[in-house]
Amino acid sequence: MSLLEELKWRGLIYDIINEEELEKRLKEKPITLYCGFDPTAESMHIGSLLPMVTLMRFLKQGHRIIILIGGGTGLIGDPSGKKSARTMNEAETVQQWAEAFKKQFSRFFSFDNKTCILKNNYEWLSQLKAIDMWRDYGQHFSINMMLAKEAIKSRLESGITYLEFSYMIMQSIDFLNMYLDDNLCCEMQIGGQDQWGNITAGLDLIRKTVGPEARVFGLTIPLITKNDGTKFGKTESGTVWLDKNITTPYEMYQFLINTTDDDVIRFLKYYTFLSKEEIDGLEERVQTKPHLREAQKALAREIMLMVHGEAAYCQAVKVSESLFNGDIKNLSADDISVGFKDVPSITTKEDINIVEALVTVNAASSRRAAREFINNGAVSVNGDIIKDINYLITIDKAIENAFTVIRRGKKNYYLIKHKK
Ligand code: 545
Repeated sequence: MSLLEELKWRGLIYDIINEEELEKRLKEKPITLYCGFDPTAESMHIGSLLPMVTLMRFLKQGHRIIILIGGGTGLIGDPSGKKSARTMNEAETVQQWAEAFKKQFSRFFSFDNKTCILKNNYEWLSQLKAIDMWRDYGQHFSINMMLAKEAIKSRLESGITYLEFSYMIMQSIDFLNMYLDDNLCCEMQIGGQDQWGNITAGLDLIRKTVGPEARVFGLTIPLITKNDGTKFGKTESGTVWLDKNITTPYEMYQFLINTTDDDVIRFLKYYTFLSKEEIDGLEERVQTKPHLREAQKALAREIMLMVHGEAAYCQAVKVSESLFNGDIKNLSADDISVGFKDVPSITTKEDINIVEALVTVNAASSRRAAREFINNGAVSVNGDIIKDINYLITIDKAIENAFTVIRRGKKNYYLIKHKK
């Protein structure tokens, strides 16, 4: 399979400019391509990972990639796919987020400045002068063409400012600049399907500036949808971020492992480097042995190793399995703080009676109900069933003198945090 054939098989091509020519060009010699990311939040999310993985596929085939941080464009705000104007972020904030993005990219790529390059468009966009800008670039942009682009057209009724309207010019300047830069010679841009208008605007600008013979390419990848129509990359508690301080590795693992059978093969093709044979095998086992959830496990494993590394992945698996089986005894205090981030909890300095505790954490609606749960053997503390309604929860019985885990029934967990 050629790279393009592989991308097609993986479902990664939504739209492409000049496919035949690109197929030819990729066979000649390594191509340089880029994808841009605007610092619009303190972290990237699991959706931003897809273009990164796509860049890695080119890199692995010997091509050259540029990751462009939109330190300049982030000050403007891309209207693509947005129903209303974004909030304007402070320049200082955008700069901080750009730094945070840089750190995150460095986890996935080793920038050697030869085949893997990191750039920030603030470098050139901040140097633009108004009159030059209108003369050099403005003359090549037809308002009619701009109005016809989806990102603008869809906003004509609700309204769009000149700031946002001019965004595509900035992105086009990036492409042209990196095309003309002798050290970069960037010939191709990729992005999500919402970026089509911006990418084609850049291709037009290059052809108008350099001449129609310029051999440049664009490719968009699909925005991920789920079969049930809900948004990919969201859990009950919100977006799945790549920063472990916002979305813990355990939460990301839970998100991935809960992928439905309907979606999992598509996501394996998008996100992992597993071969066609491996994925075909997993697809068959989703059909024949869905209860084993092998495909979900593979998806979670591949993405977790890429984003959070081996140790965090192993911990997430261990915590998940222990919680599922109720064997709390295996868990360290650290495992517990990971696995129980969102369970109902109380913090106490005092010893506390089990009946009292069940009522306080809302595991039981009354003392009577609590006693009944205990008598029925439905309550366990740190993995041991407790049948004594006078049982006292104390700090010295707590796991590493920090946590007591209460479980009621099969699935309900509560946490007592002990304070010294
Ligand atoms: C800027 C200058 C360029 C080329 C591209 C850009 C950025 C582009 C854009 N891209 C999106 C983005 O979102 C913020 C992500 C961080 C949380 O706005 N104008 O920066 C997304 N992009 C990845 C994909 C995308 C796109 O980073 O292209 O389609 C999402 O999948 O929305 O010269």
